Amino acid sequence: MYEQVSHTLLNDILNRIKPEISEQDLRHFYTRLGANFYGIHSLFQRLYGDRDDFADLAQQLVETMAQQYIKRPVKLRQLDLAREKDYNWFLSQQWIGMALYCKGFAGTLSGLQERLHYFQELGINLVHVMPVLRCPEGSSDGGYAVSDFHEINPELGTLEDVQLLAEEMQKRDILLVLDVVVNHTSNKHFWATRARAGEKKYQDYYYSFENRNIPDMFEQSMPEIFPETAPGNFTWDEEMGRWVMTVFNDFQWDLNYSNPTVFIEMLNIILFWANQGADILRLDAVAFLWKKIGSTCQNEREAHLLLQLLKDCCQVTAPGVVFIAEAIVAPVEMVKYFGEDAVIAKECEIAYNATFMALLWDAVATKNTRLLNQGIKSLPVKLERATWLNYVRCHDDIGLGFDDRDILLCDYEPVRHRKFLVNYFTGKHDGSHARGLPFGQNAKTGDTRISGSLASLVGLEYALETGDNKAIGDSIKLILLLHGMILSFGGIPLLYYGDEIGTLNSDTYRDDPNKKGDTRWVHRPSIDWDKAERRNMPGTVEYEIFSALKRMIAVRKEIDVFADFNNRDLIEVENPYLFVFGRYHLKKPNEQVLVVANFSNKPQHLNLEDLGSWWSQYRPLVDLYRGESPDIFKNSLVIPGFGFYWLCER
Ligand code: OTU
Repeated sequence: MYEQVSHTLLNDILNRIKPEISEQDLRHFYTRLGANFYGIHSLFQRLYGDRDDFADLAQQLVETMAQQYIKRPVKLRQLDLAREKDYNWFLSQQWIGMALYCKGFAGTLSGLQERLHYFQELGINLVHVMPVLRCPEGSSDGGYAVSDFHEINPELGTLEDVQLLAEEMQKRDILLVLDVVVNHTSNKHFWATRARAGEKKYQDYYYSFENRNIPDMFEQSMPEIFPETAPGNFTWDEEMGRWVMTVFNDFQWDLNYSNPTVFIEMLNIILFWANQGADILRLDAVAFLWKKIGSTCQNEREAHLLLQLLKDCCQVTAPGVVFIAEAIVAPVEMVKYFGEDAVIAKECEIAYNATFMALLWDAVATKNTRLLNQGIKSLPVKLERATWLNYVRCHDDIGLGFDDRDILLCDYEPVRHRKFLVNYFTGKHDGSHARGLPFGQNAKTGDTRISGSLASLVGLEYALETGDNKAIGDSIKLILLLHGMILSFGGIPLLYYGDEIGTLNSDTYRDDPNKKGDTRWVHRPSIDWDKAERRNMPGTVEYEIFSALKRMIAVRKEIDVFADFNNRDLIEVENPYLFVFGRYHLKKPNEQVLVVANFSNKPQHLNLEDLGSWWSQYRPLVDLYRGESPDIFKNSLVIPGFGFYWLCER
């Protein structure tokens, strides 16, 4: 868009630009800058326009983008051009992800590089390596408390190891996902150290206060994220003699984005990591970026403007890189992180589908699909060219963040229903064999979340202990059913490391004083590679899960309609144990796949009439995953207990 005010500013900036920038051939950079500058200017103006130094700040912003463009390796610039052409590249059904801790998966970064064949064996071609940056010894929230945004944790390796890993992954067509922890730094970051030493410049990078007046006002409306280990949202820093805002742990200091210097610093860091070869950047805790007294300090309008600005700037320097929004918030809030508009107010291309994850767990506990169907019916339609990250488990807890209205529509009482779910997954409910642990219990609000590995939550730990073969079989079926859902729903499926071989809870974190208060460590395993070898031995649990997932992944990659173009219809059927949806092709009406899942442990019937136009009596159905026709009895499709189908007409 051509608009005079922003164009004049752009001309001024380009006239004043440093010679080391103006001497370079930056053709593509300038084309993109011109295209995005109207947006960049208006967002930057809305956020920081009332400052006297606005023009200088705008100059710095553009120079930051230009300098990182100059540093962008030629290979990555070529990739940018290729992805500009193939702009829907990230919507393809070809991508299958896995998230892991480098240490727990492979010890070190070079160890991880040696294990790349494992991903290829399973069919994984997108790997999220959780934070590998320098962090405090002792408590570091699994790396989410960063002490240096440019240096690698020496336990894991060096920056060169990351570059080598990225190169090797690129050769093998595996995408690299890295985190940028944008909301906070560790209290050992040099910005924090300088703030503590009394430097006003760095104190302004954070939110700090000399007394409790303002903190107390904030506390009136701010919830607590880690109520057990880090109650309250402020921490007294003895050395600085001030209260610091620490929404997460007391060693994680929240960054102050009302300071434009913080924005430019963090943009610079994002572009730095784009230049190290990350294909996708996961922006941690984005809902929290803007703090306002009287609000929950989550999902604020300005948090969205910041993300739009980050996106517009990143598109100029590194347009091949896409963002994942990690915003574990209410369903209506979640979709807003894609942006308001697919072109002029874009935010993150990918977002965690925490709603679908929690709803799947509801179906596991209730063994019916009432809330799952209701929740998906209410899930707002997302923007074009935006896609979900669909997952069953991740390194965090399971929050029961459903919409209360949906719970009520299913004739459950919200407080009681959530209590039932917590009791179910912690094994307190009669007949439950789940082995989860409570996380984030909040005495004031009654809220509780759940920790535990997938296998332990679906009863595999119990089943193996008791040697109950039927129960072992059921747990495996549930693991496969849940993966069958994230692989077909629409979006990028993200597996969690260890789940592909049925890894159980691990208690060793209790011996570590820095971890024992945080039950999430129960499901952050160190992979036992000897045990993982059993994936090649038929008859073992590891084999049953691994080989089935491998097949499912291979089949998914062949099904075009599984690419995500908002091409899914939820199909409401009478049977309350079934979850049924159809995936269709926007241009080829004959290409469609019907997904039918049974969350009860007993066989269920699906009346074919319920399927309407999704079924025609003249063409037999075949299950693409098994390559067989499903059983039909008296005009009903029969689905075995915990079974699922990916059906197409043959
Ligand atoms: C994220 O988590 C990370 O995934 C966690 O591992 C970190 O502890 C946390 O940020 C702090 O860096 O911010 O938007 O229920 O879901 O803490 C959601 C807790 C987050 C997590 C929440 C989450």
